[in-house]
Amino acid sequence: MRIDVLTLFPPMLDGFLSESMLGRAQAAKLLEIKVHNLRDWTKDKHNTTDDRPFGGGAGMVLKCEPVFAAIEELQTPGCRRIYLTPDGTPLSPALALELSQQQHLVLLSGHYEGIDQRIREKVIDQEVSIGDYVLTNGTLAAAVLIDALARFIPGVLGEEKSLTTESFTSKLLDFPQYTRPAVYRDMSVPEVLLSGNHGEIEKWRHAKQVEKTSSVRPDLLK
Ligand code: 6GU
Repeated sequence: MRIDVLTLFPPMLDGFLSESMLGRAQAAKLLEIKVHNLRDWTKDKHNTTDDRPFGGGAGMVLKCEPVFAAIEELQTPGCRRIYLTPDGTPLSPALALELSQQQHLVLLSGHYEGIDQRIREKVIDQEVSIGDYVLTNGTLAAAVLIDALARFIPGVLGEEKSLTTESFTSKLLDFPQYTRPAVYRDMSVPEVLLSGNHGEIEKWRHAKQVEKTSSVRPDLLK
């Protein structure tokens, strides 16, 4: 899978993409991610990427010219061109899974105030939001989207099994985990986990999942 990210702030992604699971996934050629500076597609001497909105109002609007030029250069037949914006479709596990099965994504990171509507209509296939809050720009949102979908690419997570038993794929939040020592500062690990009785452990874990979900996310139980 290949992902091209278009942003005004490439350094925001550098450390993020080279660390941990995503760094390893790229080293293992499971995933190829290229980050591009939108400014590289400007033609004027001030490298202008935005301008004042027609009709007035506060803030600046991302211009058509550099975005059309960038996307037309990066796109491939059948690729999915996604604009990250708070007014897009909410990111869900189902959407992350679907996007993980694409060959090629082009991600356009949003701008503070907005982008020219003609970009959305002509060179964007899908608009995605990562939640009901507003970020100063879409670059972090692009990072979140990449991380969420990378987990679904076979081989990216160490153990395939961890995918299916984790939060949200099962619609239940996770059970509590413990590791050694069995007693730390007078706090003991629940007895059942030390019992070696796998049936009882499964039952306990499921009960804890239901308990946690009903207290934190009752909406998931409906
Ligand atoms: Cl995709 N972009 C921005 N700027 N803010 C957001 C978002 C995206 N998703 C939630 N908030």
